[in-house]
Amino acid sequence: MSPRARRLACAALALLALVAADALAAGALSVSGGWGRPTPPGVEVGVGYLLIDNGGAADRLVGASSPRSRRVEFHESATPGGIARMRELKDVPVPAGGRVSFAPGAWHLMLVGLVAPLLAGEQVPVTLLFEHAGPREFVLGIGEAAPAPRPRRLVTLAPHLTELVYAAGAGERLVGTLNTSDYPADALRVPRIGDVTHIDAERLLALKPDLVLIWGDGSPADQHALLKRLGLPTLSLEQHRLADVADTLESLGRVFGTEAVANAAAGRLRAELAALGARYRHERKLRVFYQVWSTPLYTLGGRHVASEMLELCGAENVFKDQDESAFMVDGESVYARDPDAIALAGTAAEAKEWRARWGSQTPLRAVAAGAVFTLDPDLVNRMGPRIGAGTAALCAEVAAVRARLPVRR
Ligand SMILES: [Cu+2]
Repeated sequence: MSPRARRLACAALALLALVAADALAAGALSVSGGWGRPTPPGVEVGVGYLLIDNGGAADRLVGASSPRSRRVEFHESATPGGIARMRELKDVPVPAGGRVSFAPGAWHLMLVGLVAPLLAGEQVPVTLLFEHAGPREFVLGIGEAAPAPRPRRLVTLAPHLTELVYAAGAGERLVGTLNTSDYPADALRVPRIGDVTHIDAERLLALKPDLVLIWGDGSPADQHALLKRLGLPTLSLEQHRLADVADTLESLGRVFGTEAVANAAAGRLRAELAALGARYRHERKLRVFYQVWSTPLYTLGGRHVASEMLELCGAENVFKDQDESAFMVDGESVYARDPDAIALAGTAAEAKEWRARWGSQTPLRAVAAGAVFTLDPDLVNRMGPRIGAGTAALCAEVAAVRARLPVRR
């Protein structure tokens, strides 16, 4: 290796090491719960409180700054002999695996030389400098009291809830989930506590969750009962219409304090769905049989979100007049309703079997015309952030059938 090549290789390695160290530190140390009281006009100092959670090695807080004041100091309050005093600290140790709390009556940040008074409702940016972890930015929410603590150890009891937590910007707080949580890829590394039929209560408790997310009308009753018995803080979520998914993302953002990420994800989903609606609104309506199981034959009714998705694609569920959400039908009634197309919402293996079954019978018009298509059940059945992609896939299949189908008389 030439000296020049060696120097380059060294530089590249050093850079990689830096990037790796930074990524590790970012996961290990977090600042949350920043707040401070409003200041009266003319007062030149303000106070800030916060929490530092250090999941990594011992560190030290060595500096702080804010665009709102000339400087930011670390202070300690004490009341020797009943007289309140404060003294400045040069730095603050942050022990390994520990929490450092800046709170009224104890440590606090002192914003010295305020540029302008701190007003209720404001978000004041502050940067903390750690000896090892480097700079961390956060905000002080100005108000009369500390904000409610954000949940930091989450457990989800359904795969779509896992997807929602990631999309809302709190995926790194997941400490447990079910075996079926397989998206996004990071979710595969989250510890498992069981499946839909059995949850390991011991393991769930050992994870010390401060919030368990359960599927209101989808999780089995015994899971609801288990959470109640264990006394764990629970958030029950239900989504029935497409619009509910984006709304849920936004409310999760408020719960987690990750509004920026969650609101952006909600906005993307709404735009995705609105674009599909606009594109297919004036297309020729196709009548679709939406199959979710074969033996017995199962479909979905007018109140199920699948009917709304079909509607958005310029199609119509042939069983939309049925009130039940999911129900069994006999083959005869499918023949009687004579759909233009059949949508199979099943895995590749399931769909292959379902197709074969239709193929072995007196052909339906849709089957004879080859208007049978498969939908990825993870995209169309989960009321999560990928429901937009699922609806887009459904619309594309419907459009392909429409393009080939002769106009009916
Ligand atoms: Cu002070």
